[in-house]
Parts: sequence; C-alpha cells; structure tokens
Amino acid sequence: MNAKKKKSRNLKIFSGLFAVLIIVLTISYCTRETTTPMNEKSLIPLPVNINPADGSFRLKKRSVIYVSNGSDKAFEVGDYLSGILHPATGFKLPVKATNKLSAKGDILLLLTHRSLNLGDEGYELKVTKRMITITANEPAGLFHGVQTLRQLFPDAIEKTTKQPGPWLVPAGTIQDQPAYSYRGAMLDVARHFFTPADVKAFIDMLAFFKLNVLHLHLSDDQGWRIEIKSWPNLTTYGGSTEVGGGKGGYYTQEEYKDLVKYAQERFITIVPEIDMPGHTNAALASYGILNCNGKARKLYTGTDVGFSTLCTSKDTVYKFIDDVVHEIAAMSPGPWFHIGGDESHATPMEDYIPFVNRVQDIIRWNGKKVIGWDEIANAELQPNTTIQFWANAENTQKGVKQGAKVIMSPANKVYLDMKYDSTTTLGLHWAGYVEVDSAYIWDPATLVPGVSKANILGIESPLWTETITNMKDLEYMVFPRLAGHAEIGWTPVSERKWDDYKVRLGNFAGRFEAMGINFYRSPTVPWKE
Ligand code: IFG
Repeated sequence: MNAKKKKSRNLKIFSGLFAVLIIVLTISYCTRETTTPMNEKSLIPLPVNINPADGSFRLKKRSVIYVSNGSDKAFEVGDYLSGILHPATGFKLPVKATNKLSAKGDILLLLTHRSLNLGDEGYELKVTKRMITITANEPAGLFHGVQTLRQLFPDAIEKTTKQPGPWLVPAGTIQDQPAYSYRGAMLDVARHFFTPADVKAFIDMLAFFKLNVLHLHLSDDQGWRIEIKSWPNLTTYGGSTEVGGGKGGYYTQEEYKDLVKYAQERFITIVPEIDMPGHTNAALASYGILNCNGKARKLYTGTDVGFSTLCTSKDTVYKFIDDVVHEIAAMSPGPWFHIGGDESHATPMEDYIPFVNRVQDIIRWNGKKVIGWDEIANAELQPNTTIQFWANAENTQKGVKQGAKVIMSPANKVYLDMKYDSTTTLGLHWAGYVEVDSAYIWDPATLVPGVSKANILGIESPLWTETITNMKDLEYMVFPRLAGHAEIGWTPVSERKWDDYKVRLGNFAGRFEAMGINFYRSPTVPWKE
C-alpha cells in the first residue's frame, strides 16, 4: 500500500476510535452514578448531625475494610460489616489491620482515644468519593455507625441474594450519639415459646435500629423457659406447655449462653426476667414445696393473670430463688436481673413488701442490679434498683422519690401487643389502641409528672405473646412501631417531629420488604411504593 493510502487508512482508524471514545464518554456521563444526597436519605433513628457533601462513594469488589488501632471487638465489627454487605453485593470484603489513619482502602473503622464528645455509643461517619471512615471512642460506636452506613446504601443492600448494584453511598459527614443509654425491647417467651433462631432474628432487628437491650421474660404462669440444673422440673415439666396448650419449650443453658453471645456481638445486653412472686404457676406446678400447702399446682394454659404466688413465708422459696438467680446470673454478663413483681394480686401487700425487700438482697448477692415492674416501688428500694413504668404513675413517682431510675414502658405507647385499631386481629387492647402515630408522638421526659429525663434510664418496648405465636405475627405487631421507639430512645426530642418522621418511615417500605419484615402498613404513614 503506498504512503497516501496508509495515511488515509490511519486517519479512518483514528476518527473511528475517537468516535467510539466520545460515545463511551457520553454514555458514562449520562449514566453517571448518582444517589440521593445524604441529608435526603431516610435514616431511623435520625442522627444528631448530618452534613451532606457532593458526590458519592462506590463500594467495589476490591474494596477493603481496614480496622485501625483496633481491639478484637473493633475487628469483630469489621467482620460483621463484611458479613452484612456480602449477600446483596457478592463482595467478600477482607478485613485488615492498619496503623495508618488514612488507609488507602475504602472503609476504615477507627477507634480513637481522643475524647470525641460522642460518648461510648456515638460515632462519626465520614463519606468521601475515595473512602468511608467510621470513628468512635468505643466498638459499640463503630457498630452503630455501621447501622447508619447500612441505611445509606440502597434498600437492595438488605437482600439475601446478589443484586446488580451499583453500591453508592452519598458523601457527607454524620456525628451522632444516643439521648438515652437504655434502649430496649422485651420478648415474652413464656406465654408462647420462641426458638433460639427466632430470638436471634429478633436481635438482628433490634441491632438494625441501634437498640442495645433485649429483656427476656423467661417465666410466667404458662411456662418456665430457662434450664435450671438444680431445679430440673422447672423446664422438663414447667416448660412443657404454653398458652393454648401447645408444646412450649425452653432454652438449655448452652442455648441461652449462645443467645447472650449473639446479642453481645451486636452490643445488645440481655436482661433476664424471672417474674415473682406472682406469674409463677409454671414453677408452682413443677415443685409442690414452692406452694404454702406443699401441693404442686396444675399446669396452666389460659391467659388470666394475678392468681399465683410463691409462698413468701417459706425459707425454701428464698433458697429456690437464690439457686435460680445464681445459675442465670452466671450466664448473664449484663448488669441487671429483672425480678418482675407485677400483678401479685394473690400476695397480700404485707407479704409482698418483705418478699421484694429480701429478693433485692439475693440479686445483689449474685452481683446484679434489680429491675422490677413499677409495683416494686411499694417496697424499700435499694440504691441500684430500677423500676419499669408500665401502668401505674403513682408507683413510678414513689420509686423516683426513693431515688430509683425509671425505664419507661407506658403500655398505651410502647406495649407492642396492643392492637393498632379495632380491626387488628392479633394482640390485646386493655391499654387502648396504639396506632403508629400515637406510638411515636410522646416524650418520655414529660409523660409522668415528677419523672424527668434525669430520672429516666431509657425506654423499652415489651411484646407480650398471649396472642403471638410466630415470627410473622411478631413482625406485624412490632414493626413499624419499634422503629419509632428506637428513635425516641436515640434522637433528641427537639429533633423529633411526626411530620418528618412519617415521611422517613414511609420511605422504609422498600427496606422492610428487602429485609423480609412483615410490617403493618399503617394508614397514618405515607408508604412509598
Ligand atoms: N400485663 C402483664 C403482662 C401481660 C400484659 C399483656 C405487665 C407488667 C398485661 N404485666 O404488663 O404479663 O399479660 O398486655
């Protein structure tokens, strides 16, 4: 080919390549990855400070999770993050130690011993186009920062099967920390038994909303659910049924310890409750000696309350309680033991008060701090005893006058077994109907006269299971109300507005669906389809 022809051929190739380049650039510009700005993403609980920036970060297959100055627990948070990102992205992100503050990798978890004024549970989350950095004083803060990061990814991140992506996170900085230190839910596994797998699924839901306490109601009239090696009949007999006469069940000590570990890995403290002196028919049926007449009661599968009592005059009963508390306390690293104390209608007050006084000693001797339902305020409360307000403001005020801290669980706001409205088939309604808006529009610090923020340890949402037998029903009653309770426990009341929250909650429809949560589509919420 002569030189002229070569030149015109090369010119054609060049102009062809140039055209291709223009097309590629145009396509990539048009499909430039964009995401909702950080301050327009729906986050629950609402963080204290959100400062959006331009652009977004893109998680890639080669991304790395770095842990700097990390303790083992910080590393565990890295593993947890890698684990929750894997199913939907298909990326198996390695978790590596680094001693460089600006690791080249894409996600850096940084424990800082500077006194960031973020407390033990707060965090700073910084997203740039190049990398994500979560900084905290403690591993719990890193964990909570991970929950917020999770919510900044598209809803599809929650799917358990590989999704197309792209995995974009809007740039910006969040500084955040909780208003209350005790943010919990209670699961009644006595009326109806829930398997360890169910309880772990529930723990995962609590962690997603930055709750940090799971109160397990382990015994009641209908069932005893925790193995006590020194009193084996409690479970072999007392755990053999439930409301409605089903087969019941119980946690072996190994299963219970495994639940405690699972919760601990998610910075959730288990609070074990043995309800007494009332709500004890399962124990009274298991051992005759716990009854004043020495005769074992029959197992009970109904839903009445207030008909049972331990024999408060027998020393054997206090030996029983010490054995039970000792074995459970040894498996429960958290600081609290819940003694119940509610609805002891079969225990005369002159017997109830010395009983509660004596049981507080037993709990203290076993190294734990007492929590009890608000009725225990009629006894002489010891300095570290906390009362859980559920129905009686007068009891609660009595408790505060004795110097007790309060966990706020007003039945007409946070009882998750309360029907939403008269059409709700599940649940009860003795405390009234509790729609999603009513569950959110209240302030724990002003609800009960004489009980202010300084007296309040936090908030807890109990799910009583007289009418709840499975996870789908549990999810329907718990969500979306628990999301609002989590925000009440975390976000300053000055930042909480129903008109803002309901929009954010409405935008969670896709995420709840991606998580497979059977949530109630309340008519009070503008659900985004
Ligand atoms: N009150 C009883 C629970 C349960 C509940 C159902 C407390 C502290 C009604 N005690 O709430 O055992 O039956 O809504």
